[in-house]
Amino acid sequence: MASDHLPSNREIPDTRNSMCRSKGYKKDLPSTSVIITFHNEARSTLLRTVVSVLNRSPEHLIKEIILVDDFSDNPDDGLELAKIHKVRVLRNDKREGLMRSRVKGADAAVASVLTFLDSHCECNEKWLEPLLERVAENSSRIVCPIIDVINMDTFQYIGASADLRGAFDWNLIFKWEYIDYKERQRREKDPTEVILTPIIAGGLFVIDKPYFAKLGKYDMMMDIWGAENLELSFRTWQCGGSLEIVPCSRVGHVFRKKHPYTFPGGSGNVFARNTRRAAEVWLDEYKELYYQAVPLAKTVPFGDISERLELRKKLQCKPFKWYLQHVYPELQVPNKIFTPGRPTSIRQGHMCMDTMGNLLDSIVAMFQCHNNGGNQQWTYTDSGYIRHHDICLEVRDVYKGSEVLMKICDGNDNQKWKLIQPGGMIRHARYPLCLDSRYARFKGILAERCNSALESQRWQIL
Ligand code: UD2
Ligand code: MN
Repeated sequence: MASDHLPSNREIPDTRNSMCRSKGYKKDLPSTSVIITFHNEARSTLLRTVVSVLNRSPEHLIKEIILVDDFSDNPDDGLELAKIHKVRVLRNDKREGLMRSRVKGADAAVASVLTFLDSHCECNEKWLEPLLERVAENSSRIVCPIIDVINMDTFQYIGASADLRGAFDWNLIFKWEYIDYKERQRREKDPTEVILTPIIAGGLFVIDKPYFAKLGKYDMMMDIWGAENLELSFRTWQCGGSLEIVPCSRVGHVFRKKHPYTFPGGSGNVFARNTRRAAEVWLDEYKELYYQAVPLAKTVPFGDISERLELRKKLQCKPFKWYLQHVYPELQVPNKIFTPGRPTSIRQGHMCMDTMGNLLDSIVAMFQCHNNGGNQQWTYTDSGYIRHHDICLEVRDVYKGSEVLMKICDGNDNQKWKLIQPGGMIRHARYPLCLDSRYARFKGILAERCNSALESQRWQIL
């Protein structure tokens, strides 16, 4: 309603830093195809997106605007707009989601540079030139504007901070993050300088069309919404490209609190599936950190990823470890503890080491093996931790006794164990103490003086 009451060509504040206003851009920039996919977008908002592109871009730089109607309930939404000069409308005959819809638009595009926008944007003064210039200079750059905020209740246009970049935690959910002090200082000297970003928000960016194709477009088995930005970001960095935010380009976007459309399959499932596809292809052993942060994701099937793995091989992309070291060293990685290892049970015959549903700071005991993982699932990691989710077995106070407790994995040496073969003794890395089930019924599993003659110290990790 707020949008319907505003003209499609309304004035908005020029939110750029004043130094951007005096900046000139190259004369011979390439023209671009603007691609906007939409599903049940409000008509006035979609129209304002299109009008702002046409009104705030130099005529010769807009080759066309391709609207991909992702099977909206009313086909007229798109058809009405097709009457506008330069606008083409493609309609899906079933709901495809934004990834396949964008690829459809990209494949149909005639310009050599692609510009993606969401269907509820407003392009600001000279938004396009600085983006095109960066890509014309170097085709392996994916460049984004600063995304200003269009208030979802009032449609007021509000300038966003220029000190933000894209980021994420191990839950792999996109977030904004302030750039650090050093970077802020650099940008104070020249506020028109670009900001490299580990990940892009996903909706608004310019990319060279042949480069988009070479890089593998999008994962066509991702559905509806979510995680395609993560996947494109990892892929770009790991395969030799770069992602940047160009502060002299500003485009407004309506950030919404919830999806204003249906989500066939359920939003949680679809998002987890897409995210798993990104993690399984690009994260290497670090995907375990995602599963530790979002254990439920493991239960969501993610389909066949062989084509994407092949793409990664063909492009000779770098490992995720490289990305963490060079692109996003600020992301905390508890890597000492989380080196891989296969989830197993730790057993003696038909009895298994079991958390008994106890949590932090408790003992572990023995219970009849049920072979269902759960409380009996342990990972003996390559670096010697015995881990259950983010809990590690730790020896407490070796001088007083030999209690073994479940503690948060923090990499301290009391959490390290060595497997001694043959015999199957699990010896502490520093003390001559071995895991022993002798008193498990009363005191839990203890760390006792190692003695290979004791059955209670012989373990199988299976
Ligand atoms: C952000 C991105 C969005 C996308 C998403 C992750 C910005 C500003 N927005 O969420 O572009 O990268 O993260 O997936 O960076 N749409 C379809 N078919 C569908 C669902 C959506 O065409 O089945 C369209 C929708 O109409 C919109 C665009 O895709 O134009 C993005 O969807 P959104 O606006 O709901 O995503 P947003 O902004 O919350
Ligand atoms: Mn959006």
